[in-house]
Amino acid sequence: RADYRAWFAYHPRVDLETNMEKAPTYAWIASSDRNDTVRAAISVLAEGIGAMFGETPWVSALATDPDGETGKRSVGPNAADGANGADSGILVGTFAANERLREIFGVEAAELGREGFAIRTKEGVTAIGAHTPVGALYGAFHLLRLLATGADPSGHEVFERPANKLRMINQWDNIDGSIERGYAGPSIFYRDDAIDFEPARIRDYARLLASVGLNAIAINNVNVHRLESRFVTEDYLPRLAELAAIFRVYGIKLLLSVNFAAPIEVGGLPTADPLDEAVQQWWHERAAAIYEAIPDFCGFLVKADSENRPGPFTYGRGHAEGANMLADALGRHGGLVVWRCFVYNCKQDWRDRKTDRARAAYDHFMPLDGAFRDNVVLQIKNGPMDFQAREPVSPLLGAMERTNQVVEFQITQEYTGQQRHLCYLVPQWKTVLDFETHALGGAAPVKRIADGSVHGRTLGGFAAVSNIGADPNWTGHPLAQANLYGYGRLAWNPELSAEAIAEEWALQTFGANRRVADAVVGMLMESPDIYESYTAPLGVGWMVNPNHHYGPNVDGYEYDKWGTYHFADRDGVGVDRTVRSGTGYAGQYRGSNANMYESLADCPDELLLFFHHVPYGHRLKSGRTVIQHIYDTHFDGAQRAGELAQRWASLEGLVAADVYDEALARFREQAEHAKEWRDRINTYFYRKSGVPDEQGRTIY
Ligand code: BDP
Repeated sequence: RADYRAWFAYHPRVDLETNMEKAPTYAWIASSDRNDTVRAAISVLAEGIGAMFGETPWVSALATDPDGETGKRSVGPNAADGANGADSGILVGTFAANERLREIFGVEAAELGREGFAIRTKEGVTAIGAHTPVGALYGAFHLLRLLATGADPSGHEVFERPANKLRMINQWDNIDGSIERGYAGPSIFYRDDAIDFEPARIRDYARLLASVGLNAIAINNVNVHRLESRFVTEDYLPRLAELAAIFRVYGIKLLLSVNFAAPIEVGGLPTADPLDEAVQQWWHERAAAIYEAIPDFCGFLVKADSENRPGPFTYGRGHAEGANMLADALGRHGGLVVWRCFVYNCKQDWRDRKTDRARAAYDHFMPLDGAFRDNVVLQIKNGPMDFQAREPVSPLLGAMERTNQVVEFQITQEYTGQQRHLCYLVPQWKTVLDFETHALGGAAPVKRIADGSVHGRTLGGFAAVSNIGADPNWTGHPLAQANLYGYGRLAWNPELSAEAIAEEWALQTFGANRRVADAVVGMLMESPDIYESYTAPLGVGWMVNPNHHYGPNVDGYEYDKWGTYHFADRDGVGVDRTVRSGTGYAGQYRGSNANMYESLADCPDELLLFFHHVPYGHRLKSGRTVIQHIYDTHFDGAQRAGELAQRWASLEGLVAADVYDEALARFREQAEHAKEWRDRINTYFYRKSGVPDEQGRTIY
């Protein structure tokens, strides 16, 4: 299937006949490195170039043969001025192993850091140089990306290094083979209560992740139950080590989600108190065993004291004590603790209007600033609630000055259409990353908080919940692949625009047909606004069915303990989160952000109901009343959802038939489902408010 290959589709270059000589620009690939990662770089280059240019480059034996002669000669340069002198080719690898790469890049190489790379065309050689094998691999993928998006093959000059140190993906996969919030089939890692995988599939996933620069993977669900709690034992470590070995080739390190109560549940101790010596000792032993099996193990991911998961609170201890205890166990091996800030009271009472789930992360963690070990990094969800289509940016991001932090996104579309609706999430993530936090009073957008530069932290980055499963096309909706691709690209370089990423993805996936690329980019770029238009209005969120979270249910969570309310009544709607009269959440922001959200006049329309409870007749900045805005956007959103299906249908014959059919079926479902959303939301607000639609459209 075409879509299994995802963005490695490698269509023949359309300019081949017109612009290029018969002699291929890339006749050979060579390297003096002999390691699996550089070998992987060579093999992706050979495959991609072969497919795009119609002729597979000759690969030097030294580069492929693990037992080949050691370092006597540098094959690339010799090839270039030796037997293959007439042809040009690619020299790829590390500076340490390839003298010619050192000559080509000279002192400029110093700037590249551990994972960066440079590409330069010189005297017929396309040189891809890096300090590490994985840097060379990233360079190889980058060259392929350039070629697949139409770059001139005859000359390259690129210097790249990742903005973020940690570029993580979180699998929410369970050992029974299910995936929490997975919408693309069962797990590729587990089946029937066992670690069970096809190495080739894992390798292909690793390739996808590495091709966009991701470098760490938490391999099991953050909700760690039963058998998964035992992953830290010898029962499971050998299999996990096999997984780690596959990912290692692609520069990706393994993390495990751990159960804070494992000392009790697995170790048979009477307590999991982080200050108890036997507990500490138990984790030290587990860490030693893990590093024995997986020497480059990245660390633990921990969800503690949240949504009924165990944590230090049981013992009267705090998050810092819990995280530091694990950090001490891992630290001597160079490991990290990634501690999640998604912590709130899920047993709230809607009658108590003072509690506010949105406040929770900040209230819990802000007082702990500076209390965490250097090898602890806090993982903070992008918004204060839970991955809604529209939320403000978490006020915790940037607030802590002496604590490592990563921003957490959700690629899997739990609240954004579950990969049955099209919702390109990169624009949302860009909004978050560009948000000015006013930390330290200066220019401090979230992207500079995450990369650590604002507060001078060396550890930081991105995490995101994966959207893949065992479906042949990885993501269910074929176009949902763009979200995985886009996440990785942003983690590498948050300056890329959502549109540029969409275009890169479309050209690589569907080939250089401008008509297809333009149509797909247009659909992707409009999709988040379309989705938002027919779902919960003006930032209020949560009007979904409880538990599975698909489809409209306006009061589904309204009287629920999880703290997710809209407070609609006959007079108005929205959550008063002001300091003046509400929950005080707006006061968690810094400087002008706090004033902006506090003020009814200044609060941006799209977040109005997140911060304020207003009458239905309240006028938005757009000039429309809130109630008319709800009606208009829902009619409009449902209509545009219907048009998506038609726009896709216009590409029939231009994209692979199976991909076309798969996506069309989903666009049709989205169109129908958007009408259901429209009708439920509009009817609800019409009945609550009694205000008719100005345009007299039918509301049931
Ligand atoms: C919510 C999901 C839930 C996760 C939780 C989390 O509904 O399944 O366990 O987030 O992030 O979005 O821990």
